[in-house]
Amino acid sequence: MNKTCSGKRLGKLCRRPIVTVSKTQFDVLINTVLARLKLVSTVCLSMTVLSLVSTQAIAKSAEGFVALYSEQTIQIDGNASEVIWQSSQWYQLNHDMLANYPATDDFSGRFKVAWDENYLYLWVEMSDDVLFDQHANPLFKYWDDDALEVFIDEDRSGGTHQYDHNAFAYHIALDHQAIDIAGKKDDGTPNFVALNEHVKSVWRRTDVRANGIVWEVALEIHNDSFDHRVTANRQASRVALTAGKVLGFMLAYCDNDGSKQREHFLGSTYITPVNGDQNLGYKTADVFSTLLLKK
Ligand SMILES: [Ca+2]
Ligand SMILES: [Ca+2]
Ligand SMILES: [Ca+2]
Ligand SMILES: [Ca+2]
Repeated sequence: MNKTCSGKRLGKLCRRPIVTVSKTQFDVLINTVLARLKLVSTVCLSMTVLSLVSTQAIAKSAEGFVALYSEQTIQIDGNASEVIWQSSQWYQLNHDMLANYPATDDFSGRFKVAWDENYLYLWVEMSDDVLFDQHANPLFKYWDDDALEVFIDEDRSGGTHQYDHNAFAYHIALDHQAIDIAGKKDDGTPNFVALNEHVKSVWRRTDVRANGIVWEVALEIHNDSFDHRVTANRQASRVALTAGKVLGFMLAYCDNDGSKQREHFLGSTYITPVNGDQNLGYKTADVFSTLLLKK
Protein backbone atom coordinates (compact mmCIF):
# COMPACT_ATOMS: atom_id res chain seq x y z
CA MET A 1 0.00 0.00 0.00
CA ASN A 2 1.39 3.39 -1.00
CA LYS A 3 1.05 5.63 2.08
CA THR A 4 1.52 9.36 1.84
CA CYS A 5 4.96 10.46 3.03
CA SER A 6 5.19 13.97 4.47
CA GLY A 7 8.96 13.68 4.87
CA LYS A 8 11.81 12.44 2.72
CA ARG A 9 11.24 9.01 1.05
CA LEU A 10 14.17 6.54 1.17
CA GLY A 11 13.07 3.59 -0.95
CA LYS A 12 10.13 2.03 0.97
CA LEU A 13 10.98 4.05 4.06
CA CYS A 14 9.63 7.48 4.87
CA ARG A 15 11.85 9.66 7.03
CA ARG A 16 9.70 12.22 8.84
CA PRO A 17 11.09 15.74 9.20
CA ILE A 18 13.07 16.26 12.41
CA VAL A 19 11.15 18.46 14.84
CA THR A 20 13.28 20.57 17.14
CA VAL A 21 11.97 21.75 20.54
CA SER A 22 13.33 24.13 23.11
CA LYS A 23 14.56 22.88 26.52
CA THR A 24 11.42 24.35 28.14
CA GLN A 25 9.15 22.48 25.69
CA PHE A 26 11.19 19.31 26.29
CA ASP A 27 10.83 19.63 30.08
CA VAL A 28 7.05 20.15 29.77
CA LEU A 29 6.81 17.08 27.53
CA ILE A 30 8.85 14.87 29.92
CA ASN A 31 6.93 16.11 32.97
CA THR A 32 3.61 15.31 31.26
CA VAL A 33 4.78 11.77 30.41
CA LEU A 34 6.11 11.21 33.97
CA ALA A 35 2.85 12.53 35.52
CA ARG A 36 0.80 10.10 33.40
CA LEU A 37 3.08 7.19 34.32
CA LYS A 38 2.78 8.13 38.02
CA LEU A 39 -1.04 8.25 37.75
CA VAL A 40 -1.17 4.83 36.10
CA SER A 41 1.20 3.26 38.67
CA THR A 42 -0.75 4.84 41.57
CA VAL A 43 -4.03 3.42 40.28
CA CYS A 44 -2.45 -0.03 39.80
CA LEU A 45 -0.92 0.07 43.30
CA SER A 46 -4.22 1.19 44.85
CA MET A 47 -6.08 -1.64 43.14
CA THR A 48 -3.49 -4.15 44.40
CA VAL A 49 -3.71 -2.82 47.99
CA LEU A 50 -7.53 -2.84 47.90
CA SER A 51 -7.45 -6.39 46.62
CA LEU A 52 -5.09 -7.49 49.44
CA VAL A 53 -7.14 -5.71 52.15
CA SER A 54 -10.33 -7.27 50.88
CA THR A 55 -8.74 -10.75 50.81
CA GLN A 56 -7.45 -10.32 54.38
CA ALA A 57 -10.84 -9.10 55.60
CA ILE A 58 -12.56 -12.13 54.12
CA ALA A 59 -9.94 -14.47 55.62
CA LYS A 60 -10.28 -12.84 59.06
CA SER A 61 -14.05 -12.94 59.12
CA ALA A 62 -14.01 -16.57 58.03
CA GLU A 63 -11.61 -17.79 60.69
CA GLY A 64 -11.99 -15.52 63.69
CA PHE A 65 -14.24 -13.74 66.15
CA VAL A 66 -14.21 -10.06 67.07
CA ALA A 67 -14.76 -8.63 70.55
CA LEU A 68 -15.76 -4.97 70.83
CA TYR A 69 -14.47 -2.71 73.61
CA SER A 70 -16.90 -1.73 76.36
CA GLU A 71 -16.52 1.83 77.70
CA GLN A 72 -19.18 0.99 80.26
CA THR A 73 -18.48 -1.29 83.23
CA ILE A 74 -20.18 -4.61 82.55
CA GLN A 75 -22.16 -5.95 85.49
CA ILE A 76 -22.14 -9.75 85.67
CA ASP A 77 -25.77 -10.10 86.61
CA GLY A 78 -27.40 -12.11 83.81
CA ASN A 79 -28.90 -8.97 82.26
CA ALA A 80 -27.78 -7.72 78.84
CA SER A 81 -28.50 -4.13 79.85
CA GLU A 82 -25.03 -2.91 78.84
CA VAL A 83 -24.76 -0.94 75.59
CA ILE A 84 -22.05 -3.25 74.24
CA TRP A 85 -24.41 -6.24 74.28
CA GLN A 86 -26.76 -4.32 71.99
CA SER A 87 -24.03 -3.44 69.47
CA SER A 88 -22.10 -6.74 69.43
CA GLN A 89 -22.80 -9.41 66.84
CA TRP A 90 -24.03 -12.94 67.50
CA TYR A 91 -21.88 -15.99 66.86
CA GLN A 92 -23.34 -19.51 66.75
CA LEU A 93 -22.58 -22.58 68.86
CA ASN A 94 -23.33 -24.97 66.04
CA HIS A 95 -20.29 -27.16 65.44
CA ASP A 96 -20.91 -30.70 66.67
CA MET A 97 -17.86 -32.33 68.28
CA LEU A 98 -19.55 -35.58 69.40
CA ALA A 99 -21.40 -36.52 66.18
CA ASN A 100 -24.75 -36.26 67.98
CA TYR A 101 -26.48 -33.07 66.84
CA PRO A 102 -29.37 -32.18 69.17
CA ALA A 103 -32.83 -30.80 68.44
CA THR A 104 -33.00 -27.02 68.75
CA ASP A 105 -34.96 -27.09 72.03
CA ASP A 106 -32.68 -29.83 73.47
CA PHE A 107 -29.62 -27.70 72.95
CA SER A 108 -28.84 -24.72 70.73
CA GLY A 109 -26.94 -21.58 71.51
CA ARG A 110 -25.31 -18.38 70.36
CA PHE A 111 -23.03 -15.83 72.00
CA LYS A 112 -21.45 -12.37 71.93
CA VAL A 113 -18.02 -11.39 73.17
CA ALA A 114 -16.66 -8.06 74.48
CA TRP A 115 -13.65 -6.79 76.41
CA ASP A 116 -12.09 -4.05 78.51
CA GLU A 117 -8.62 -3.75 80.03
CA ASN A 118 -9.51 -6.12 82.88
CA TYR A 119 -11.74 -8.84 81.47
CA LEU A 120 -13.01 -10.73 78.46
CA TYR A 121 -16.82 -10.86 78.60
CA LEU A 122 -19.31 -13.35 77.21
CA TRP A 123 -23.05 -13.05 76.74
CA VAL A 124 -24.50 -16.48 75.90
CA GLU A 125 -28.11 -17.27 75.01
CA MET A 126 -29.03 -20.96 74.85
CA SER A 127 -31.75 -23.55 74.95
CA ASP A 128 -31.27 -26.55 77.23
CA ASP A 129 -34.29 -28.66 78.17
CA VAL A 130 -32.80 -30.18 81.36
CA LEU A 131 -30.12 -28.62 83.59
CA PHE A 132 -28.16 -31.49 85.07
CA ASP A 133 -25.38 -31.66 87.67
CA GLN A 134 -24.99 -35.35 88.50
CA HIS A 135 -21.67 -35.18 90.37
CA ALA A 136 -21.58 -32.99 93.49
CA ASN A 137 -17.77 -33.14 93.47
CA PRO A 138 -16.85 -30.26 91.12
CA LEU A 139 -13.63 -32.02 90.10
CA PHE A 140 -15.18 -35.38 89.21
CA LYS A 141 -16.16 -35.94 85.57
CA TYR A 142 -17.20 -32.30 85.31
CA TRP A 143 -17.34 -32.62 81.51
CA ASP A 144 -20.32 -34.96 81.91
CA ASP A 145 -22.36 -32.28 83.71
CA ASP A 146 -23.89 -29.30 81.95
CA ALA A 147 -21.03 -26.85 81.54
CA LEU A 148 -20.08 -23.80 79.50
CA GLU A 149 -16.55 -24.42 78.25
CA VAL A 150 -14.31 -21.45 77.42
CA PHE A 151 -11.02 -22.11 75.65
CA ILE A 152 -8.36 -19.39 75.91
CA ASP A 153 -4.83 -19.29 74.48
CA GLU A 154 -3.60 -15.88 75.67
CA ASP A 155 -0.67 -15.55 73.26
CA ARG A 156 -2.28 -17.55 70.43
CA SER A 157 0.75 -19.82 70.43
CA GLY A 158 -1.25 -22.93 69.63
CA GLY A 159 0.19 -26.26 70.71
CA THR A 160 -0.71 -28.79 73.38
CA HIS A 161 -2.14 -27.63 76.72
CA GLN A 162 -3.88 -30.62 78.29
CA TYR A 163 -1.50 -30.79 81.25
CA ASP A 164 -0.21 -27.22 81.41
CA HIS A 165 -1.40 -23.64 80.99
CA ASN A 166 -0.13 -22.97 77.52
CA ALA A 167 -3.89 -22.57 77.10
CA PHE A 168 -6.92 -22.90 79.38
CA ALA A 169 -10.14 -24.90 79.02
CA TYR A 170 -12.43 -23.48 81.70
CA HIS A 171 -15.44 -25.74 82.30
CA ILE A 172 -17.87 -23.37 84.01
CA ALA A 173 -20.36 -25.55 85.88
CA LEU A 174 -23.93 -24.71 86.86
CA ASP A 175 -22.61 -23.78 90.32
CA HIS A 176 -20.14 -21.39 88.59
CA GLN A 177 -17.00 -23.31 89.53
CA ALA A 178 -14.43 -23.23 86.70
CA ILE A 179 -12.40 -26.42 86.33
CA ASP A 180 -9.30 -27.15 84.26
CA ILE A 181 -6.40 -29.63 84.32
CA ALA A 182 -3.16 -28.48 85.95
CA GLY A 183 -0.54 -31.11 85.29
CA LYS A 184 -0.56 -34.66 86.59
CA LYS A 185 -0.59 -36.11 90.07
CA ASP A 186 2.24 -38.33 91.30
CA ASP A 187 0.28 -41.39 90.15
CA GLY A 188 0.12 -39.97 86.61
CA THR A 189 -3.60 -39.14 86.65
CA PRO A 190 -4.77 -35.62 85.67
CA ASN A 191 -4.75 -33.01 88.41
CA PHE A 192 -8.14 -31.31 88.13
CA VAL A 193 -8.24 -27.87 89.76
CA ALA A 194 -10.86 -25.20 90.36
CA LEU A 195 -9.74 -21.82 88.98
CA ASN A 196 -12.80 -20.04 90.31
CA GLU A 197 -10.97 -16.76 90.92
CA HIS A 198 -10.47 -16.37 87.14
CA VAL A 199 -14.19 -16.39 86.37
CA LYS A 200 -17.29 -14.42 87.35
CA SER A 201 -20.43 -16.04 86.03
CA VAL A 202 -24.19 -15.61 86.39
CA TRP A 203 -26.91 -17.52 84.53
CA ARG A 204 -30.66 -17.48 84.72
CA ARG A 205 -33.60 -19.06 82.98
CA THR A 206 -35.45 -16.95 80.41
CA ASP A 207 -38.45 -17.28 78.14
CA VAL A 208 -36.84 -15.46 75.20
CA ARG A 209 -36.59 -18.91 73.55
CA ALA A 210 -37.71 -22.49 74.23
CA ASN A 211 -35.97 -23.87 77.35
CA GLY A 212 -34.04 -20.61 77.44
CA ILE A 213 -31.03 -19.80 79.57
CA VAL A 214 -28.79 -16.75 79.42
CA TRP A 215 -25.28 -16.71 80.84
CA GLU A 216 -23.03 -13.70 81.45
CA VAL A 217 -19.33 -14.24 82.12
CA ALA A 218 -16.27 -12.12 82.94
CA LEU A 219 -12.97 -13.91 82.49
CA GLU A 220 -9.53 -12.90 83.71
CA ILE A 221 -6.91 -13.58 81.04
CA HIS A 222 -3.74 -15.29 82.29
CA ASN A 223 -0.64 -16.20 80.34
CA ASP A 224 1.21 -19.50 80.35
CA SER A 225 3.25 -18.58 83.45
CA PHE A 226 0.17 -19.22 85.61
CA ASP A 227 0.86 -21.80 88.32
CA HIS A 228 -2.08 -22.81 90.53
CA ARG A 229 0.36 -23.88 93.31
CA VAL A 230 1.66 -20.32 93.76
CA THR A 231 -0.33 -18.52 96.42
CA ALA A 232 1.84 -15.40 96.95
CA ASN A 233 0.69 -13.42 93.91
CA ARG A 234 -2.14 -15.09 92.03
CA GLN A 235 -2.32 -12.11 89.67
CA ALA A 236 1.32 -12.25 88.49
CA SER A 237 0.35 -14.12 85.32
CA ARG A 238 -2.62 -11.89 84.56
CA VAL A 239 -2.55 -9.97 81.28
CA ALA A 240 -4.04 -6.50 80.76
CA LEU A 241 -6.00 -6.49 77.52
CA THR A 242 -5.26 -4.02 74.73
CA ALA A 243 -6.80 -3.13 71.38
CA GLY A 244 -5.49 -5.20 68.50
CA LYS A 245 -4.55 -8.17 70.66
CA VAL A 246 -5.43 -11.55 69.14
CA LEU A 247 -6.10 -14.54 71.38
CA GLY A 248 -6.75 -18.17 70.65
CA PHE A 249 -10.42 -18.75 71.54
CA MET A 250 -13.33 -21.17 71.32
CA LEU A 251 -16.60 -21.53 73.18
CA ALA A 252 -18.63 -24.71 73.65
CA TYR A 253 -21.40 -26.21 75.79
CA CYS A 254 -21.40 -29.69 77.32
CA ASP A 255 -25.05 -30.76 77.40
CA ASN A 256 -26.24 -33.64 79.56
CA ASP A 257 -29.90 -34.15 80.44
CA GLY A 258 -29.64 -37.20 82.71
CA SER A 259 -27.32 -39.66 81.03
CA LYS A 260 -24.19 -41.23 82.48
CA GLN A 261 -22.08 -39.29 79.97
CA ARG A 262 -22.73 -35.97 78.27
CA GLU A 263 -25.08 -36.19 75.33
CA HIS A 264 -24.10 -33.21 73.19
CA PHE A 265 -21.07 -31.02 72.71
CA LEU A 266 -21.55 -28.07 70.38
CA GLY A 267 -18.97 -25.36 69.88
CA SER A 268 -18.17 -22.15 68.06
CA THR A 269 -15.49 -23.63 65.86
CA TYR A 270 -15.22 -26.35 63.24
CA ILE A 271 -12.54 -28.89 64.14
CA THR A 272 -11.01 -31.07 61.44
CA PRO A 273 -11.35 -34.69 62.65
CA VAL A 274 -8.23 -36.68 63.53
CA ASN A 275 -9.03 -40.38 63.19
CA GLY A 276 -12.69 -39.37 63.36
CA ASP A 277 -12.22 -37.40 66.62
CA GLN A 278 -13.27 -33.74 66.77
CA ASN A 279 -13.11 -33.41 70.56
CA LEU A 280 -9.58 -32.02 70.46
CA GLY A 281 -9.92 -28.60 72.09
CA TYR A 282 -9.06 -29.78 75.61
CA LYS A 283 -5.78 -31.20 74.31
CA THR A 284 -4.46 -28.72 71.76
CA ALA A 285 -4.87 -25.02 71.12
CA ASP A 286 -4.08 -25.65 67.45
CA VAL A 287 -7.81 -26.15 66.82
CA PHE A 288 -8.91 -22.87 68.44
CA SER A 289 -10.23 -19.93 66.45
CA THR A 290 -8.82 -16.42 66.77
CA LEU A 291 -10.39 -13.61 68.76
CA LEU A 292 -9.48 -10.02 67.83
CA LEU A 293 -9.93 -7.32 70.50
CA LYS A 294 -11.19 -4.27 68.65
CA LYS A 295 -11.63 -0.71 69.94
CA1 LIG B 1 -24.89 -7.48 82.63
CA1 LIG C 1 -30.36 -30.69 76.62
CA1 LIG D 1 -0.24 -20.23 74.74
CA1 LIG E 1 -28.58 -30.20 79.86
